[in-house]
Amino acid sequence: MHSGRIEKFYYLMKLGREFELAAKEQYMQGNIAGFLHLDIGQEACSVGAMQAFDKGDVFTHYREHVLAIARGMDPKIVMAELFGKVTGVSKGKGGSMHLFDPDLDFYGGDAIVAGHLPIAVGCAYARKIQGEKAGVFAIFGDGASNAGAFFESINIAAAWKLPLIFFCENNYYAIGTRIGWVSPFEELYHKARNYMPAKRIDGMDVCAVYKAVTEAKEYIENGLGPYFIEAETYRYEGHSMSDNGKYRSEEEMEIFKSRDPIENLKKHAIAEGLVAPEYFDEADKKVQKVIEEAIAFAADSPEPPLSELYEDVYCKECTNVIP
Ligand SMILES: Cc1ncc(C[n+]2csc(CCOP(=O)(O)OP(=O)(O)O)c2C)c(N)n1
Ligand SMILES: [Mg+2]
Repeated sequence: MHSGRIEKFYYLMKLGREFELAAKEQYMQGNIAGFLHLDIGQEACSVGAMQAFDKGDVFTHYREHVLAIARGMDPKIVMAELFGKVTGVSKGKGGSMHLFDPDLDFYGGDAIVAGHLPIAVGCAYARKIQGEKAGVFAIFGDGASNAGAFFESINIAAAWKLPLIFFCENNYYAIGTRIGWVSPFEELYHKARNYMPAKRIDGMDVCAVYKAVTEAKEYIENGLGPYFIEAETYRYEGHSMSDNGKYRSEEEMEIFKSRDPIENLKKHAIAEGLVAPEYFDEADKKVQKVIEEAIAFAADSPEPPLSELYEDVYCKECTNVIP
């Protein structure tokens, strides 16, 4: 892995981590309302995947801020969206769970567990019949892998050889439910391996994620059908701001924290002489500045006007879909 790429991984993961910490603080101050699902601990998945999957459509569940930023969404418009401001990426009407930007092919944020998977399948089908090279990436949690929509999606994607990467973030918990209580096994790639190539990777290692998604992307772009990646990861926070996560033991938490994706990348890069130690201080300072600017931008932006209430309810351009 060359040093420029490692620097980028570090910068984006650190930006994601600090963004989430800032969002948590803003939530506690009452500046963000509604649901807020933090990605702290899982940054390697979002960053490694989006750096590898640089072309094609992205579908995601609600734990999505870092994914959106890693895709190239400006942290300012992400923070403004969390604040419910008109300058937010979804004009302040989506909030944390609905970061949607067609210019980035980012069809983000589905609040229904596994609800976005059939939509990703439909999009992959469209890509295939339109003869486009780039495919589709869909990210979801371990809990989603128990849903009917998940099994229907892997089935039809495999039967029709659709260009779709299924990326499962196995953080072992669906809110407070341990995956092993509701699944016959905790290694979830077994669920897909009769349908498509399926592998389990270290989701705390950004380089491993990048490598796996790069391989998967090449596979789907060659018209060979879908590909399944299970990334083992862990969220340090509760499921959302209304959950303290206390159903998990301190020991378990410590094991995963010792595998922290950001600290370990930095340690490894310095030890191997890949990146100069000074880079990290500079990157941290730059991140702080970006976050401060994002908060100021969100705080200073106006709320959507009342006239926006009935806008964007139906898609005006879509009337030609029904003959
Ligand atoms: C169909 C459906 N059932 C239940 C819920 C409530 N719910 C929201 S998030 C969640 C847990 C999902 O966990 P997982 O798929 O592992 O993703 P994670 O939150 O760990 O990233 C549940 C049960 C929902 N939103 N949609
Ligand atoms: Mg989970």
